[in-house]
Amino acid sequence: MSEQGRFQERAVKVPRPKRHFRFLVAADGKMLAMNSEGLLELSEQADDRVIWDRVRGGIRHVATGKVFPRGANDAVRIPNFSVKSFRVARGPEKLPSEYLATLRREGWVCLACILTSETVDELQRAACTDAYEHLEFNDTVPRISLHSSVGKTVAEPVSLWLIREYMGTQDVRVGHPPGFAVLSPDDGKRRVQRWHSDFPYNAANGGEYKRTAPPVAVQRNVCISDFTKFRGATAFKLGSHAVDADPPSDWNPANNEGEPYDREVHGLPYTGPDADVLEAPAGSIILYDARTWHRAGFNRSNHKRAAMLQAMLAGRVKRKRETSFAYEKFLASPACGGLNAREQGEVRRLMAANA
Ligand SMILES: O=C(O)CCC(=O)C(=O)O
Repeated sequence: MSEQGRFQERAVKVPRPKRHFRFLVAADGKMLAMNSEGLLELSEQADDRVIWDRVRGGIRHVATGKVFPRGANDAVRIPNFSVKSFRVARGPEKLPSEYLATLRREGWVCLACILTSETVDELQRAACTDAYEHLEFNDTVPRISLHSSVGKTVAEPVSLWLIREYMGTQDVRVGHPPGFAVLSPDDGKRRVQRWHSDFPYNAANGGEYKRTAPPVAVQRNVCISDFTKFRGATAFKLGSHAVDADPPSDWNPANNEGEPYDREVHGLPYTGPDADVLEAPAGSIILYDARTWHRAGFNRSNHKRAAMLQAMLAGRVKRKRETSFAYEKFLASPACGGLNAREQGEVRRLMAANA
């Protein structure tokens, strides 16, 4: 294929949000929720009940319209409630229920810039990308022990609520220790990824999980760097989760299952206009049904591109790789102390052996 005919995938751009909703977060990390009757409670679940909006002089509960006063330094006073002080924290751009409707309809959704800029900066430092490309990567500890930002991202509450709702179970675990996928600038020769569906919907898994059955896995890809087509953003065939088939064989001319693709020998995987590349700013989380055909992009920039990848599995699916060793290391690391009680609880539920 000539260079001209390559990289014709459709770019689907997820814009940077103009504004975000807010969470009101207690010291233990639980969020202030209001139900449809106006009753307040603390919640670990980031559904619509925990979504607030900053309004002039106050904070408004989006679903009910109830407003509480907001004083200097964002101090929010909630009368007659057990917890007196809340931190006003960045929330999602859209209501969780809106994201869920999209995920159910399309098989994917992007939570644009859901992570704070501080978290993104620390993730970039941990991955040694973006402003930290000059640093040497610490390969001696599990990624989740590198910095508290990794565990905070694992415990990001809106994506967890969406994953649990989509699969219809509270019992969700991560299928391997959270890892970084750092794509170096492409040299035109290196082995590149073939089109595939994610665990457990791959032939290597023996076809145990049928594509036609209700979903048992959602992939959570965190954009640590800005994701652009030029810089190697992931390519997808959006909607392919609903197709009872593996990627077409001519999208992977030598479909040597389990092996990365060697372009020297086989040529390139499909880069034509029937594929889609999701472009999203750093700090965004892309959720997609693990049946969706996809592959890593080609990084044609001069800079590395980092993502954090997590296969989120319904609890009845056996993990791809054991996570308890990484979890024990995390517990003993300073990174653990940077998480609040809610975040620590989520990491335990997702990663501990007997959780
Ligand atoms: O690195 C990427 O862009 C995505 C890789 C991925 O999702 C995978 O390997 O399954």
